[in-house]
Amino acid sequence: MTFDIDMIRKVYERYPERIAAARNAVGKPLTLSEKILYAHLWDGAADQAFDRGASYVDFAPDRVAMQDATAQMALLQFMQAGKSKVAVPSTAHADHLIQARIGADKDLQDGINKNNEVFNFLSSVCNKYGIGFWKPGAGIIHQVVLENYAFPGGMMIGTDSHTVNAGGLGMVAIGVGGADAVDVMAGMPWELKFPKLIGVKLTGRLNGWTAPKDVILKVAGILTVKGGTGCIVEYFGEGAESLSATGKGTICNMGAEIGATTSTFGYDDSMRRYLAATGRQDVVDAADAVAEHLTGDAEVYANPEQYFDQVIEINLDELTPHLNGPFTPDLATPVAEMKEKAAANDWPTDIEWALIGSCTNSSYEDLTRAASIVADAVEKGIAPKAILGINPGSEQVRYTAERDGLIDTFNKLEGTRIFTNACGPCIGQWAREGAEKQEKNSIVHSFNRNFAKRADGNPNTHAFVTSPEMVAAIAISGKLDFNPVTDTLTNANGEEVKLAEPTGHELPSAGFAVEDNGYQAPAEDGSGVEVVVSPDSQRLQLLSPFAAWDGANIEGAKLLIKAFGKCTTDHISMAGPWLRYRGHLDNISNNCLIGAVNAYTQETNAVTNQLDGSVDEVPNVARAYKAAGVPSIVVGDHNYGEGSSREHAAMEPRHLGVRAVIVKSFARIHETNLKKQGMLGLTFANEADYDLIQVDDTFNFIDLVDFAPGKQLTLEVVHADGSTDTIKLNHTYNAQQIEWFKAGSALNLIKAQNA
Ligand code: MIC
Ligand code: SF4
Repeated sequence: MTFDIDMIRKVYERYPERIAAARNAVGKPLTLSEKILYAHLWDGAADQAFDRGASYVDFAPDRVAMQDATAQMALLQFMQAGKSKVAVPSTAHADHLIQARIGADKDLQDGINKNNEVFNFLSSVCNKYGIGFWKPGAGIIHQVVLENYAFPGGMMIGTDSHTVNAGGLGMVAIGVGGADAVDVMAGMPWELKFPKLIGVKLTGRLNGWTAPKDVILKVAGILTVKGGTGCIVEYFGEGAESLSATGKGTICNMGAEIGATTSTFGYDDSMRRYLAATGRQDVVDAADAVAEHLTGDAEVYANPEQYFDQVIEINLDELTPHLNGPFTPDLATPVAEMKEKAAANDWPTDIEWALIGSCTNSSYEDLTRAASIVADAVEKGIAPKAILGINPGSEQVRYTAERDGLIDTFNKLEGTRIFTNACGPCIGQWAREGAEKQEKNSIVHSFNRNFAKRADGNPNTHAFVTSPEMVAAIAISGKLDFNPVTDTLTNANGEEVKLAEPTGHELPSAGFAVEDNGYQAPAEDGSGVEVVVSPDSQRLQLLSPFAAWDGANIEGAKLLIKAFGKCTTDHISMAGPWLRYRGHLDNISNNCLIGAVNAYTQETNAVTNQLDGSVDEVPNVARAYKAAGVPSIVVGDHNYGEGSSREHAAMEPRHLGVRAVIVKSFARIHETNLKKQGMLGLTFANEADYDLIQVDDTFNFIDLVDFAPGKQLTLEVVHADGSTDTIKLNHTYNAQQIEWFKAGSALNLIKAQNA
């Protein structure tokens, strides 16, 4: 039976009334995104229309998902909230902490041995507070959520930016920081600025080598890494309906890479098929009863320009395979143009590793399409030039793939490695041999992110994102610029052969199967369960509350770092080896901003300590300021905090005494995370003021005492020669968020309310 089917039925029961109210309030035909948002208002049926991109609105999400690397901090915070059980169905998934090295069985056991303390902690907290726990090896959070929990028209939040994957089943699923998850698990409203809407009309049908991944690679090229900020992307049209549900999931998943709040698709037959195949005919039956409300209105899709803030049209008949990268997921290159572009940019074209997996592309369909390429190469006697590594998305996918002979097919290709059902190389959990030599090289993968150092820690690895079928073709050819449509390969008999176009199965013809899916249900009554955190632990640390604001202007602040260019959450709080400290705030703070580029020297992890003029690592300088009682600030460029939902990127600077982060613009989740942790997240009213900031400046907030919604703040910048500049800073804090700042953090407020 479907998990939480009663909750799902209740959501659908209230749909007709909520949609009627929304129609009344908005006064025109509705997009799917609006329907889902208005059906999930905290205050019940809508009595007013909200301003897209402006109104802050309280929502009541149906469920919460967390993964091991963020759940630790989320649950450490939840433990402080004073509740005995979570208020909405919630799950935690052990997927980020397992390293890919030799192969699934050995790696999983090593992962469990190394992370035992954390897994035990998560398992016992989940047991205590009524949270479902998916054990190590069960699969990647978003694949498991799609297979078990996502439902059309539902709303969920998750402590991972790729929570948006559930849009493949027609949800509004949004990535958040742990503190947001705590709100919802504690039974409080969840606040979001009402998003703007981007409509993407898909016409035609995918064919040949083109895959769902190419839709989002193309969209990323058009919108860039910040083009989706503050927006929901809604896909529609005959092309949308022709895609499988997991293919839709791929597209929604990578919507995180354009900064979109989420992406979604209307309820259709592909979703019915997927729900039925994953044992959820009951959801289909319930959804069918309100099917008209689970997609956008016909008028909207007929005249999208009138209803969306921006409309993009893509003809799938004409779309061709793409490779995006290196170092940023929006640098889109059609495969056919890669020869020229790689040569012009001096990108290495020899490929040693090609990886399939991640929450983006690890479905059964993905594996069948990649396997068809591998089978064809084996049959034609072509030996692979690179190693193919595969992380299946879930135990259910892996088990079914094994039963159906797909794993055997992959293993026929020399050197292929099947890794654990986990994130693995996608999050730097990859013991790649030789990476420490930092040689310039290229890899291709079917993941979503390709920021510097992300997969193997080597800053000189050029990672390119592409579809699983292209990854397989490139593994076989060993060339980044291989175009399977036009290029031939030499087989063992010296013949020139071409790879056949990929073929696959949307769903397993014999149905999905699994022996042990890795799920652990929580105790009915968890009050007796004890959660133990050893005070000597290097991995876990109970949290102590951040100090409340003292009511005075922040004065005499020093610059910790002025970050230059791209500064993602990977730059602010690196993953890979640091994932081990995700439950220990003080230890993980030693990675604070170590990847950010110092604007004055172009170096990383070397900044000047203004107290003694020495140059030291960023965390050390921050700790020195903190010890001396000197507040500090961080300055950054555009889209600061792009990428992950990890709130460590906000909590670490907070813990180290940084009071304000002042940038040209923020990525949504990171901005909220800063607010939740009681920090000042501000933007330059005049972008050019970024250039005014000198390394040895001192900063005084003039009017923080009058901090109010919609009112600029004033910063006095005192230069070393005594001259000053007074600049204006914008902010998006509403009254409630200002209270978080005053209380020291949002959690401090919840605690006070529950006391
Ligand atoms: C990622 O893909 O960067 C992660 C790891 O899944 C993160 C969450 C994290 O930092 O733990 C994300 O995308 O939110
Ligand atoms: Fe895991 Fe990678 Fe997906 Fe993040 S993007 S959840 S690290 S597989």
